[in-house]
Order: sequence, then structure tokens, then C-alpha cells
Amino acid sequence: MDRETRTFAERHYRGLGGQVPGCDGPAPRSVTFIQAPDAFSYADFVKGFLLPNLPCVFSSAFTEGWGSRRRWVTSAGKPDFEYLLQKYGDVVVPVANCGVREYNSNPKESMPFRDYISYWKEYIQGGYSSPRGCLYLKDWHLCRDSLVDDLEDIFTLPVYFSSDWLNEFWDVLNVDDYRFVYAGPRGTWSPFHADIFRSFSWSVNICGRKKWLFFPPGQEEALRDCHGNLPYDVTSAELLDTRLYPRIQHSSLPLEVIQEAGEMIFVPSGWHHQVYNLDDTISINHNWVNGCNLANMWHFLQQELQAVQHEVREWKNSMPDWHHHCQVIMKSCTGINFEEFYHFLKVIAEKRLLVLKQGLKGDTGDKPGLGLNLQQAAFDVGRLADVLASVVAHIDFQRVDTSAFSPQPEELLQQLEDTMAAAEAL
Ligand SMILES: O=C(O)CCC(=O)C(=O)O
Ligand SMILES: [Fe+2]
Repeated sequence: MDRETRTFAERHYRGLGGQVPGCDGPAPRSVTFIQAPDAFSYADFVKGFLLPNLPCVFSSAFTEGWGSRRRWVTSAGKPDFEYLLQKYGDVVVPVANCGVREYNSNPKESMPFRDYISYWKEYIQGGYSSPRGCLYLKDWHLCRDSLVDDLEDIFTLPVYFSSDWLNEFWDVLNVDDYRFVYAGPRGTWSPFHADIFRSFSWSVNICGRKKWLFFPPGQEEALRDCHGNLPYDVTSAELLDTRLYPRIQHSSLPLEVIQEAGEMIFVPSGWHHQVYNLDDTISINHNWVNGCNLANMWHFLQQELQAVQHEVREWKNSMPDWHHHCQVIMKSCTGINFEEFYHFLKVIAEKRLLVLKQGLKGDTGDKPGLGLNLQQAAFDVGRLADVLASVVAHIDFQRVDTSAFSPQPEELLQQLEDTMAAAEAL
């Protein structure tokens, strides 16, 4: 990030005055297509898409050099089953059944990758049908679980998506990540959803094509049924039933995007979407959070806690540890609670404070060892301070036992604010 972009971005958040970044109104009619890598900078992405929270598609030129595009794909543009088998045959992968609905997703099972490939071949031979149903390999943590040693050759993280705190945090803990491979025959699809923690995602078709249906944040409200639930399939004829979907007349049409082989799509924060594989498709998808959607994540976590509290409200007066139990339930339903969110902020903040401390001593310039430039670190500290101030002021965070936290949340907030003031000069 350069100084000018940092100033632009800081002004953007000051202008929002504490409102959660979104994108008001119905979906745009079309998506912006970015043709040439040379003519599109990180600053262009921040100003044009990340801050306004708008989707875009990058041409296949952006992923031209990726090893996966060379090795995982035949000259006819199909998945190279033999290569993939030889490389990953023994790896156990998660597989969803697209034909079976369980609440608003599909049941998953695990199987060796070689069994999935056998299924896929049979499915093609059967004219894209199988008695086993329509199986979709989803959320395969290839980087985390891989037995292979050439990971860096599969893809190169595009600079636009390099400020990725979720994966930075999990890499420090060394237990998980949000880097996935999806693979499935034509006809596999992902039901209607918004991404985990209201993260951004990016997705590249290594081969094949996808159709995306997008609804900007807030537009999904008109799609709720009479019980307040979101649809599983936004294309279902059920949605025409106004007794079942009383607000459907207020809904707007989705933004439809066709993503071709090699192209990369940016999915903004809180945009609901439904996705279809139009051909036999393999994609690499990452979820990511950074200073630009941290407030969206925090807003989402507050809503999740509220939903838990509502669900178990009848025990509030009879259960001595009710607030603590709500946090425990939240952790198991959402994957994170307020304590862990603080830990996440702390890990990300401490690295930036260190970079800025060095920078403020006069040691300016990029810090290759920490992989962060000073302007980016200064911007990040501002966003962290804003969100942490809201966390510290939250009544339910004040109920969390923070006695063993180091540093104490107020202390970390003070450090962030002091550093932010000092970093004005940078
Ligand atoms: O490709 C898919 O099936 C779903 C991808 C998705 O939902 C995402 O990248 O956010
Ligand atoms: Fe998604």
C-alpha cells in the first residue's frame, strides 16, 4: 500500500462514521472485468473494489503462470485425472452430496481422492448421472493437508489478496487455514450462502467454468421465508409463493456472472451467492479478512451472539453461567467467540505494532522479513483500533473473563491508538 492509498482508505472509513461497510441498493447490472495485469495496481483494487465492497472478475492473464493451470489440466482443458491421481490419490478429501439437502447445506463424507476420481469418471461415462447422486469435492484444505512438497508451484497469491489476516492468524497457530480446492463435474453447485465470518473470498477456475448469482448485502432480506429463513436455492419455484415468501416482491434480480477458465473472481464481504459448475471444474478459493472487512466480521459476530442469546433466553434467569454458556455455544456454532476474536485481533495487531515500532525508529522501507510495508501496517493499526474500541465497549465482552489475557484489551487498545497517532507522520 502506498501513502496516497492509505490516506484515501482512512478518509473512506472516517466518512462511514462507524457504519459497517457494505454496498447499498440492488445489484449492479454487470460486473467489472479487469483485462490487463500491467494496467491494474493494488491501489486500483483497493479504491475500485475492496473499499466499495464490489465484485470484479480478473482475466485469465492474471493466473497465466500458475503450475496448477499447466499440470492439473489436459490440453483439451479438462481435469487431468491421471496426473491428479498420481499426485493426490491417497489424500482423504471432503465430498458433499449436492442432491441431498440438510437444512441449508449438503451432507458431507470423507473419501480418498482416488475414489472421488473413480466416481467422477463413472459420472461422465453415465452421461453426467450416477446412482450415487451428484457428488462435489468441497473445502479441501490442500495446503494444510497436502503430502506434496511443491505447494508454492500450484498458485501464486495475487497481490490484491495479500492482506489476509485469517490465514496469517491460522498460520501462526499452525492448525488450520481457509485455503480450499473445489472440484466437481458439470452440474455440481453450492447452495445460497454468504461466506464464513462475512469474509471476502477469491476464486480461480483452474479448469472449467462457473455461474455465480450474487445479491449485495441486505438484498437477501427480501428472500427470507415466513419463518425468517433464507432459501437453500434462490432459483426454486417455491420462491414465487408469496404466502411462503411474503417479501419476495421486494427482492431484486441477482447479478449473474459467468467465470471462464483461468479467470479469478473477487467476492465482496456479506454478498450472498449461489454457484454452479457449468463444466467439469476445479477451482482454488480462499476466504480472507483484513482491515477493510474487519468491522463486518465484528458486526456478524455480535449478530451471532444475539441469535444464541435469543435461542437460550428461557434459561437466562435460572442458569448462573448463562453468559459464559452463550459464548461456549457461539464457539461451537460459529467457530469463534468473543475471546477468540480478541486473540485474533491481538496476533494481527502485535505484528503490525512491531513493524511500525521499527519504522518509527527511522528504519523505513519494506520489511521483507515480516512481509508488510509500513503504510499497510499503519492502515491496519487504524482499523484494528476502531474495531477493538467497539469490542472493549461491548457489554458481552466485558462479561468475558479477561484476567489471563496478555496484554489486557484496554492496554492493547492504548498501544494501537498511540502508535496510530505516531504513524500520522509516516
Ligand atoms: O465454487 C463454489 O461452488 C462455491 C464457491 C464459493 O462459495 C466461494 O468461493 O465463496
Ligand atoms: Fe462462498
